[in-house]
Amino acid sequence: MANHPPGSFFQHGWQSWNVAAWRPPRTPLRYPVVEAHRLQSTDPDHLDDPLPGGATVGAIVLENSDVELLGALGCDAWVTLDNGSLKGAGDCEWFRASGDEREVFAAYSAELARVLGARSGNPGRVWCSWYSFYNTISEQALTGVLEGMADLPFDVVQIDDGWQQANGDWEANADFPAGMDEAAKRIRATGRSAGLWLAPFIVAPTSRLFSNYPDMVLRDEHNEPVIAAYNWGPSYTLDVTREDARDWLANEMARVVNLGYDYLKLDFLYSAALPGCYANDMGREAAYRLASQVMRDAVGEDTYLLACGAPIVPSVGIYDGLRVGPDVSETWDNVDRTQHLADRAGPGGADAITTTLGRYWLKDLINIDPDIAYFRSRFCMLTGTQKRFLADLAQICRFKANSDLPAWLLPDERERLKSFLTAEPSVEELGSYRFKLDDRIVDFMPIVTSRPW
Ligand code: 9PG
Repeated sequence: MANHPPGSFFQHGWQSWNVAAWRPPRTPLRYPVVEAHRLQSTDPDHLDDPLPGGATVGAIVLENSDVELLGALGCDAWVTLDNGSLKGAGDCEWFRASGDEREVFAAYSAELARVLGARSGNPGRVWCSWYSFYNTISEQALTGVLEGMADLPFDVVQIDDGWQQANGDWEANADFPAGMDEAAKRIRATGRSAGLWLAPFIVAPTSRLFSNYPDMVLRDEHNEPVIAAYNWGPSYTLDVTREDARDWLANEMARVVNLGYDYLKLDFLYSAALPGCYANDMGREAAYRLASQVMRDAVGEDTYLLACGAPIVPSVGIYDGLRVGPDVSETWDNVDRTQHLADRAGPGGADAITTTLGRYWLKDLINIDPDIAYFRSRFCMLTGTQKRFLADLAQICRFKANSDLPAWLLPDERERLKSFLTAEPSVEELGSYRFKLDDRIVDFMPIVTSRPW
């Protein structure tokens, strides 16, 4: 049985931030108009496809309300909905099944575990610097957070984007004058693990990496560097099919682990699988998976690797955790962006929840990261109910993270954060988007069905 009308299509976006959700029948696909948004909406090779489609897996609701699923058991595969039937493109083994929605997704997940491997293990409770400091994180700010945290039971303190000299030059900038090894030491002195953000494949045009090794970046057919992201200004990406690029990656990963970090949030990972003229043709996702394995081998089994902005199925078996939705934010829904600019990969609570639940079936393969929960009212426009939905989702995913500056929290907000971190509620899945948390029913259906198509 499915909760969606016959003809509905489960569209599985390419990387973490891309929509993964059931689409009502016969709604036309909409992709963003702004180039920077288009680049991060799905696999760029499929933006102009005439048919609805998704990365690796797709599903439809049949007339009898059964769900039919078609999923690849490998990399570089795409599923389209063609005249009511699912068609797979990709040179790998395929899995096809129909029946109860949760059962067919569980059966597919079990097959993926067999072929790609599954990882378990939990990162513990994470404090992440992004959703309060954004790129203004500094040594001084970090010290303030560690002091303010006191007895809040966080297991990991993770420094996000803003510490590096440039993407590619993974050294402390002037905001961390004592260096990243010292920052790790200060975190560890509080009894917590140190975490660090990197975008390992991204190469800033201004970086020493690019001036020293211009040949390591991915190029297009005019031999121009492929643009992989726009948010720091146009940025390039490594051609990970080159051995020298992979050697460089292995070296950098081993180096940051030696600085004292054992939780790495590796971001903008889709950039290793963008269309371009690769040195070696092996399939873009296969190249991503190879580079990911090289990083895993370099850091060892004990380093927690969280993949973000990452192709989904190709990350399974290598990373410990995977962001499965777009960023949350201090707003629930940025309507200008989601509706008027048709960008569903940007930050916002409602889309983060929707897509995370669309990927809940991955939970036995990898830790699914729904992004952080908010407890502050300062600098936050979410209502109490919206904040509670995010906190409940974190419990359901068993991935608890927060970014609030302790100094911003009112006494009752700090208490709520503390009980969120301490609680370990039982979780029962009652149906799609409906859960029982201890004795309380949490129903996300109204959120999911309110999203615009
Ligand atoms: C750091 C952030 C955080 C966040 C990640 C990721 O294109 N963009 O403008 C864009 C900006 C930020 C972003 C994704 C895209 O978020 O998901 O948690 O680590 O990077 O820069």
